[in-house]
Amino acid sequence: MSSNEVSQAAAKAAARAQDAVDSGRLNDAIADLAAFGGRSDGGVSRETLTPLDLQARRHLIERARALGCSVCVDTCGNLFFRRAGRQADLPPVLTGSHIDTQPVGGKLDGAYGVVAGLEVIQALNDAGVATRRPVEVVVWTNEEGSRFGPGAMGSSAFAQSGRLAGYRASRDASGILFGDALDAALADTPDVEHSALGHSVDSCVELHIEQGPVLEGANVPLGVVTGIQSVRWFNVTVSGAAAHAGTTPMEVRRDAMRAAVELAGHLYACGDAVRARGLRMTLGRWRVGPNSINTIPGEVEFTVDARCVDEDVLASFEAALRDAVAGLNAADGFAAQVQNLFARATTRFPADMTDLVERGCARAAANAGEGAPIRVTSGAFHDAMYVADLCPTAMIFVPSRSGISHNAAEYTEPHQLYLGAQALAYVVAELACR
Ligand code: HGY
Ligand code: MN
Ligand code: MN
Repeated sequence: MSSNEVSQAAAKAAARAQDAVDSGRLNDAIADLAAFGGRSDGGVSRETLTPLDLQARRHLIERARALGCSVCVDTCGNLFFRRAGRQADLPPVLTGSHIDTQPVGGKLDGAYGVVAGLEVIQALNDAGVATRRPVEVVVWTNEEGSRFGPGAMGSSAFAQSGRLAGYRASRDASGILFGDALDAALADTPDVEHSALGHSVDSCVELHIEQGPVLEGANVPLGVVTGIQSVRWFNVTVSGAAAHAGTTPMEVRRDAMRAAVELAGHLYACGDAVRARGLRMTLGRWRVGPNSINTIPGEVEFTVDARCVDEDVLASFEAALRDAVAGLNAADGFAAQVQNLFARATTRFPADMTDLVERGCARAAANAGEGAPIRVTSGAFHDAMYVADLCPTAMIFVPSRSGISHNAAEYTEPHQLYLGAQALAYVVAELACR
């Protein structure tokens, strides 16, 4: 076939796959997965490599096998569900996301992309589409980074296998090593083929909820993601002297909490000064030692999550943070340190991939009589940011109600979830049939 004939055939297969997506089946499968760690407030608590996460992985392995997929797991616990292509030796088209959640998360963050990936497999089967390339749905390990830091461990190790050694030494709040939790997860899949990190992939497209207010504000159901903003995580430790809350005069205290709170206030002021340039800063996790009501804190730790589309703004914020910490060290009786936990520069997806995503979204939206897709930058990071180092990569967004995520109230209309899966089916089928 000529290249023109190939692309016409690929576009036809893409349309057939898109039209074979089933809304009821998709939304039922989302609910089934959400049961693993489901909460009475409607949210999901399923942190990475916990027993609930392993049960959810097992559930997905069974579902993938029932769809005729082969399954393998790599040395970072990333699961791959593969649908064969006509040419088995070709690198696969990759889709999927993560299923680990925040300590209190929603049903959709990550999970939606994995479940929709399996729905695409089902749609390809139902439509009788024999793709040229294999199609793989991936479940990335530890995207959230809330139990073990940093985030996106599975995808970043897949992109650069040397990262895994350092990740294995990461500990959670109770002192458990990521390496031990990972080994337990791998031992839980004796029936799954184990593979090395980082097999080659042809291209990748990740479907995800927006987790912000833009699509809802524009009143459109689909977003073509052009890129992902930069992110930097830090851990700040402030040390003073623990002492008795009742007997210690205020003027002689070396109160680590007061110093940390003043430092935090300074960081908020630095953030506010560049808010118009898009800086977003969060001091999300605090640890106080000895954490007693009647002991003056001797040591306080807090995390900083800083993000911006403008790398220069992020760099100047980091410089201000480091200056403030140095100032504390110069203060009598205090010590402070700042540790980098995670840093990822801005990701931009290639035009040919975003154009393909736009075609897939536009067809789904038009068939549903909905508004055309718009282009958006992602405020959240995603595994796609690391896969983009390896192959042509893109993302598709659906709206989040009131822009809420990382919260039990996370919600997207079932019809919008359906349109997102339709768009994904189109893009995956087209890439796999080229
Ligand atoms: O933090 C993030 O951006 C992602 O949702 N884990
Ligand atoms: Mn996510
Ligand atoms: Mn998340």
